[in-house]
Formats: sequence, structure tokens, C-alpha cells
Amino acid sequence: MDTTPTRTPERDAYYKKIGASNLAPLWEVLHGLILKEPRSPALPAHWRYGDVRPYIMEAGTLITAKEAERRVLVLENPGLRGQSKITNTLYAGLQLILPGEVAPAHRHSQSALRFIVEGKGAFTAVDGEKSIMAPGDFVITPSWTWHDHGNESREPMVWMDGLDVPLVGLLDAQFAEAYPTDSQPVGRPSGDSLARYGSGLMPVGYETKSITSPVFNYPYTRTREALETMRKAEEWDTCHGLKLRYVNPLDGGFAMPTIGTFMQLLPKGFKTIPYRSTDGTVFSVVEGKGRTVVTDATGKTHTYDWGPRDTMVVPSWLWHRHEADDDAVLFSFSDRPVQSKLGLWREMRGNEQSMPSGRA
Ligand code: GTQ
Repeated sequence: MDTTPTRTPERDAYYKKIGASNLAPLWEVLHGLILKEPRSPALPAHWRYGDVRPYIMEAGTLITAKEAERRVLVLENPGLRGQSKITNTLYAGLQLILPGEVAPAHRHSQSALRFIVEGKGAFTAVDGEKSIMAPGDFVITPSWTWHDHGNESREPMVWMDGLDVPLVGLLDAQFAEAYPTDSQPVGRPSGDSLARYGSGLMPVGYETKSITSPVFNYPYTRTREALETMRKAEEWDTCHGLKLRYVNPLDGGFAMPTIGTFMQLLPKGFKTIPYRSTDGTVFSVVEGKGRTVVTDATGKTHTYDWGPRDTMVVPSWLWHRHEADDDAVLFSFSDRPVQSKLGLWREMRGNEQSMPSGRA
């Protein structure tokens, strides 16, 4: 069943003939089209913040946020160079805003998340509300909402952008436009959406057509407190430690329709057992040191020793496991909501003894 039929002069002549009519024989390509299991062109990768930060700061001397529109270093998957992708479906980058700068307002059909890496006090304005950001905060820019970023603090601010650009591009469903002015008018106080929708309460009669969470900023202080309180129950998942999913309080679904977001705690000394899933996943380290071991498609093992602010990507269906040297907190995101809705998402848990190798 795995072999492609042999080529013969007659067959080749026939392929050439039908090729002129934009036709091609399926049997020549079938085994590359219908795979037994995922074979992502993406590779596992690790960006140490200490290596990347000098380049980010250097970008700040070369171009302003306004001229760049978004001054971002794209985290390019080494297996997908030149495509502005960190996985096959997702984009990620590190964005720098210096004190006093503004990244002008625009909107697009791609959904975006910001995960704050360094600095404190800059804002993202979404739909008339300024969200002041601090490290570890998860901030959402829903599809087609006006957004601009600014830094009224005295320090540089760096955050990771995660967008569904490749996915929306695959669907040829993208639109974008610029706002007439750099900044949008602010009509609601900071923290309004969190107070309204993120406190286990909801304004009576509230209705929305949006499929994105109405909470724009999930502050790290609350997330960390939840993890810290929950750890006392000592209910550790062997593959994930203690892993929480960000939710839309309206329906308990993912906070964003196309991107799933998670925060997990691995207590000091914890070693997970191997795990893999079909959603290629981007990790950003918030706290602690440790390592992640990933087995790539060729069976080769990659060990990433990580620390705070590092980024990693584990592509679809590759076995990986984590070890924490300190209490470690990892943020992650993937296209899981899309795969789940389409009935495609799968996961597999390894065993205690060993890292399953290759693609058994
Ligand atoms: O902040 O709106 O990294 O539109 C890439 C595209 C950030 C943004 C990116 C964008 C943005």
C-alpha cells in the first residue's frame, strides 16, 4: 500500500499529455497527500531571551515603532524560513515599544494575542479600552477590532505576539485597514472588561455576537494566584504538572476562536512523562529554569535548557517532556480550538520509563 507505482515511458507520456489540461494522476502523489500520521515541515526550536534581546534592542535604534508600524522580530521556524510562521498555522514575534512610542491603530481579520515578556506599564488599546500590561499578562486583540499600542512608561516593553496569520491566509479570508489616526479614542476605563466579564459576574442582559472572550487582559497576578492555590491539592498530571486553560467566561470555551492558550506550573524537581498532540505548540517561559526534551521526526533528540522569557516551539505530533529545576511556569498557545472544533485534535501520552523515539 505504501509504494508509488513505477513510471514507464507510456505513463510519463500520458502524464505530460493530461498535464496540458491541468490534470494530474493521483496515484503518483497519493502517499505524500494522505499520511499515516502528521509529518510537519516545522522543526522544534528554542530562542533564548538572552540571545534575542540585544537584537530586539538594536531594532529600537534602527527604526521607530511608528515607521515600522509594528516593530517586531518574527520568530521564524527553522523548517519554515521566509514564511513568517512558527508553526504551520501560527505566527509569533517579539514586539518592542520604547517609552513615548506609539504603534499606530489598525485592524485585521487575524486574531492576535500578546504575552508580556519584559517591561511594565505600556498599553494595548482594544475597542476603546486601554489595557495596561505587566509581565505574564495574556492580552487579546479579537479579529477585526481596532488596536494600537503605546508606551507611557519609562522602560522598554517587549511582548510576544501570537497571531493566526498563516491559518487565515490558507483560507484566503484576510482583510486589514488602517485607522485614520495613530491612536483610537479611549471610551472606557482601564480594567473595565476584566471587571465586567472576568470576575465570575456578568452585567445583566449582556449579549454579544463575538466569539472571542470579552475579557481582553487576563492578568498574571490572578493566573499565578490560581496556580499557587491549586497546587496545594497536589493533583499533578503526569504529562503537564498543573495546567490551566484560558477560557471565555461566556461559554467556557477557549478565550480565542482560533488560538488556544494555557498556563502551567511544574513544581521544583517535577519531571513529566512524554506527551504529544496534533497541535504544534509555542511555549513562553514565565518563571523558573528547566529543560524540555523533544524528539524530532528523524528520531533525534533536542534538549532545550530554558529560563525566564525564553520561547520554544514543539511542532505537531513530536514527543516531548519537561523537567523543572525550580518552580516553573510556562505559558503556551496552539491552534487547538480549530482542531477540536473540526474533530481533528488528537493527543498521546507516553509511559514512565522512556521517551518513545521517532514516530513509532
Ligand atoms: O500588533 O497588530 O507581530 O498586526 C504582526 C502583525 C503584530 C499587531 C504582529 C500585527 C501585529
